[in-house]
Amino acid sequence: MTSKVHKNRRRFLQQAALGSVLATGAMSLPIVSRSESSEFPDSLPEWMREPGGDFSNYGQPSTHEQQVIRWISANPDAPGNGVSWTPLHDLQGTITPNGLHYERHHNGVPKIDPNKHILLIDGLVEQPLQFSVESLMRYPMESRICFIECGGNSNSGWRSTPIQAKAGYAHGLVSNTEWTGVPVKLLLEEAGIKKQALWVIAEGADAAGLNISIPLEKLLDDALLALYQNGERIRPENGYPMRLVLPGWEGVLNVKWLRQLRLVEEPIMSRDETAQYTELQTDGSARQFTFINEAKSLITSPSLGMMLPDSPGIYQISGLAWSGRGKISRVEISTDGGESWTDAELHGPILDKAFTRFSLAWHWQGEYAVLQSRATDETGYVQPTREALVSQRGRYGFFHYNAIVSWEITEEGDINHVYGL
Ligand SMILES: Nc1nc2c(c(=O)[nH]1)N[C@H]1C(S)=C(S)[C@@H](COP(=O)(O)O)O[C@H]1N2
Ligand SMILES: [Mo]
Repeated sequence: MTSKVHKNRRRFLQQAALGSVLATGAMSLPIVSRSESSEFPDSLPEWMREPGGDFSNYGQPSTHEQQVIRWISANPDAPGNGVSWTPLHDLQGTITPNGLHYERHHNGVPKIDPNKHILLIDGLVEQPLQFSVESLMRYPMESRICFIECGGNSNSGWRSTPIQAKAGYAHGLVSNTEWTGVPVKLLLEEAGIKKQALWVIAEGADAAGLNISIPLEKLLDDALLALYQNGERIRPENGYPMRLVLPGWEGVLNVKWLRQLRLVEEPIMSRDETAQYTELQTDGSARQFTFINEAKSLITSPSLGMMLPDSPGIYQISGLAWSGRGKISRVEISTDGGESWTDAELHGPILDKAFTRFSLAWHWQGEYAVLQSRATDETGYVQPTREALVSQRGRYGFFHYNAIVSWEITEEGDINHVYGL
C-alpha cells in the first residue's frame, strides 16, 4: 500500500501539471480515444430517411435514458413509508429534474384537491388567517435555487463496512431546485405576530399529519411557501399544492402539503424532533434541533457502477458540493486517498445553500487510485474525514453524515466504495 501511495504522489505532481495544460486548451493529448476518419460510418442514418415522430403534450426523457430513475426503498411493513433516491451519478449541472427529485414520505402521497386545500395561520397571532391556493397566487412571489437534504442522507456511512451502492443511491436524499412562492414572512406579518411567539408548529395535510417545530426566526428570515418547482407547479410527491422551503435546513423541516402554521412559545416535541432526527452523543446526551446541513461534497463521476475504459486516459472528475451555512468556497480533490490535494474548478453561479458543480481533469495512468473530494464553505468549515466524524459523533451516529467519500479505482479501471486508503 505504501509504495502505491508514493507512486501516486509522484503521479499527482504530473497530473497537476497536465491539469493546467488542459485548462488552457493547449493540449497535445487527445481527451478520449476517437476516430480520425473524415467519413461518416453510415452516410444517412435511418432516422434521417423518414419524417420524425409526433409532438407531445408533456415531454418525457428519451427512451434510451430509461435507466435514469430514482431508486425506491420503501418499508413493506408500513405502506407509504420510505424514500426514493435521486440518481446523482447520472446527472450533470446542478438542477434536479422534477421527476427525479428525491422523496421521503411518512405515509404516502396525499391526493390533494387544490380547490379545497387551505393553509391556516393561527396561535400567537393578532388575527388567524386562512389562505386558499387561489388567494396565494395573488401574493408577490420570489424564486430561490437551493438544495433540500434529508437529515438521514448518506447514513449508510455509519456502518462498519462501506456499502457498494451507486453515488446517488447512497447520497441522493438531496436535490437542488428553483423553488418559487410567497415569502412566509409576508403571511405571518399579515396575521400579526404576537410578542411571545418564538416557535412555529408546521403541519402537513398527509395521512401522517407530520408536524414539526421551527424557530420563528428562520421563517422570518428566508423561508418560502413554495408553489412552483423548476417553473411548474410542485409535483404531488414533493408537496403539491404547497410546501415549506427552509434553505439549508434539514429535509424534515421542509413540510410538504403544508396546511397549518401555529405560532407558539415552545417546541411541541413531536415524533420527528424527539424519537427521530435526534441522536445520542458519546457523553450520553442527545443532540436535538440539529437544523443545519453542514458542508458536504461527492464525486459523481467517475463513481461506483462506472468503469474507466482507457488506460492511460484523461477523465473529468466531476461532482457536487453544498452547504447549509452558505456558499461553497473551495473543493479539493485527491487521487491518492487524501495524501495530496489539488483545487477543483468551481462552476458558477456559486449560490448560497445550493449545489455547486466542481470538476478537475485527471490523467489516469492505470495506477491504483482513491478519489476523494473535500468541500470548504464560506464560513471556513471543512468537510471532515470519516474517521474524524465517527470519533466526534460516536457509534450511535445516524443522522447528518457528511464525511468525505472515497472511490477506489483498481488498476483494471473498476470502481469500489472504500473507507479511505
Ligand atoms: N407532510 C410531510 N412533510 C414532509 C415529510 C412527510 O412525510 N410529510 N417528510 C419530510 C422529510 S423527512 C423530508 S427529508 C422531506 C422530503 O421532501 P421531498 O420528498 O420533496 O424530497 O420532506 C419532509 N416533509
Ligand atoms: Mo428526512
